Amino acid sequence: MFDAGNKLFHYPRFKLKDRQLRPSLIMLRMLPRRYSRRLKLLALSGALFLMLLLVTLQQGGEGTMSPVPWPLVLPSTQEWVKVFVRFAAISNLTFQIVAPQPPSLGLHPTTVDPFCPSGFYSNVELRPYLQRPPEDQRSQGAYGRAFVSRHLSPEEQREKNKGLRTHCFNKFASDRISLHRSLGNDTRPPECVDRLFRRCPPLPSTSVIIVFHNEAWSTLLRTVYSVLYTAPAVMLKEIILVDDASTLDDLKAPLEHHVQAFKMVRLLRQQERKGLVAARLLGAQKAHGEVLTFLDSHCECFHGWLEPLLARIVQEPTAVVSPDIVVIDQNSLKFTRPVPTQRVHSRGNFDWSLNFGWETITSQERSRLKDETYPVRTPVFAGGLFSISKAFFEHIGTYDDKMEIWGGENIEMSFRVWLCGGQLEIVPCSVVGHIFRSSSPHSFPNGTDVIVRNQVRLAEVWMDDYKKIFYRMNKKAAAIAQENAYGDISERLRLKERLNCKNFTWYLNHVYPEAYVPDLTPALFGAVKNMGSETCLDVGQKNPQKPVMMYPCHNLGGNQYFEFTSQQELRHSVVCLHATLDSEPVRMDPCTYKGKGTEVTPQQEWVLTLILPKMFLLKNAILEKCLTLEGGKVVMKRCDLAHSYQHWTFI
Ligand SMILES: [Mn+2]
Repeated sequence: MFDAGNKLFHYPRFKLKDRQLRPSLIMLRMLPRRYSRRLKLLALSGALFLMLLLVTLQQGGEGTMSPVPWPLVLPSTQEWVKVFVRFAAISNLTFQIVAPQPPSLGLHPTTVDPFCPSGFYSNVELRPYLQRPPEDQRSQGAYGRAFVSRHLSPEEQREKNKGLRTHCFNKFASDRISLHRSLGNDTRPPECVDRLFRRCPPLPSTSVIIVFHNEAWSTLLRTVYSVLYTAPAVMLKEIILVDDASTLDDLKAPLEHHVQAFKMVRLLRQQERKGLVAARLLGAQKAHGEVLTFLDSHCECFHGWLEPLLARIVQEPTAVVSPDIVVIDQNSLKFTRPVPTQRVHSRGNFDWSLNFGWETITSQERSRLKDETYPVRTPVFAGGLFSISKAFFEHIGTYDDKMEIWGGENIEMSFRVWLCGGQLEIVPCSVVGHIFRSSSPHSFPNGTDVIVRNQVRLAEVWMDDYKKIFYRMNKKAAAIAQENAYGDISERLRLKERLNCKNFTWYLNHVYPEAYVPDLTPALFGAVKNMGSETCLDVGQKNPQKPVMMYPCHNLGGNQYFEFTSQQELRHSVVCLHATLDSEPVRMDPCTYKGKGTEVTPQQEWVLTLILPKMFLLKNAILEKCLTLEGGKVVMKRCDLAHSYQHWTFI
């Protein structure tokens, strides 16, 4: 009598409507022909009753499901389970009608749920989508090793130079390393290597989205193969390549032909160069996975990188998780393999020019991590490589789609995720390599002002009054803000309100309490001009413990921006003017004052003596000497009121 019900399990997947009808049809067929029309009528009304009951149960069933905390996405297989469970219940009810009850899950400990098995995924279950072909260990770059340079012919040298010029990394080397190279043994800490992942709830499926613009063929394809060789087939829904209007010939038809071999890989094109944000949004929109995993187009994934990211999202659906990003050397393509005993972690931060940077995690954060399987919280993320639940990505407002080309979108998303109910984390057990280039090979169609414009958008939406600190440091940004030339942000402000996001003070107090927050209204700030030379103090490229330099005043803020703080420092972001002895040049050193509980070192403490309106001697408190420009160098000398090369003004 349970045949009809049991058969359901053997049917191929058919539409829901069919499934609802099927039991009653089967029962009709089971009636011997000799029975009268009356019986058929009875059976029919019985069937009708059953269908009604089914509808009632299905409606009631929604309410009796244990509430799933939003935004945990249920895999589609689980939806099937629910349908089957309901059918089984109805088969029973046909013969013994009792009050409908919620499914008694867990009442019989001996029952094994085939759709949510206990235990952990086996290695076989986590098999990657493709098996990496055996590697010739003598080949260039094998096992993630460096490309070994030998003497190059003039022609090879030309090719190498061209690669460096157009791609800003050693394409010549990359082209000579296998697209399929392995990265050697799994050298992650043992707790990462040995970690098991529960089968239930299952790890979600993910779409890997890779945006590229004129990426070198070999790095792009190595990224794709690297995913295919490492991502478990059961979780890898697809790889979506989004071409942001590349112009290189091999990225056109040849790329299409190459990836056609893999049903797994889809190639989307943006006809017009719109930038990273638009391309990622296109990829996300077309993605079918429950989780979106974004990668850059010059990455290589290490053993077991994907599972810990997905597992963390199962555990905490509002977590936006990045792998530990390691360096693939831009010259030798050497992959920096993790070291099993290494326990130093970096996290992302920002300065008040809204530049992204790395710092070592605080001891407090370190003590939170029992071992490497724990996620590291990060105030800001680099934004190139990360996984996020697709539902949460949409809930939290995807990206600011009015940001152009590139720049600032990672800081925007960082602030938004933290302020609106999510969290940003780095998962140490997940290791992905990335080619960090020292300069960008890409053109900015409308100049680099788009970055500043993007930054102004994020400052206007998320930073409240703190945006003024940024504007003080970046005059271009101040002008864009002043002229309202940053586009319409009303949609983003509505999002902020709808999600009930917290304010920026909360972010600074709770997410990044270690941040140095400049005075909102410092007494003196701007460029520091020497009256003798009429040039300005300049910190140069960010490189602490470097002599401070003198450059023509450019009036843009940036590297010439200084603040005289309430602690009497002459500060540029996190570096301070640091007085030195004798004829040693005065340098920029990391500021010793970092908020409560820290002190200004006397060498960073300055006394300003007004000598004329707006004109000062800058005297160091401990050395009792004055900042002097001498022979093109900034040094400390005996103070002399009449010495114009000791006269400074803020402009
Ligand atoms: Mn990159």
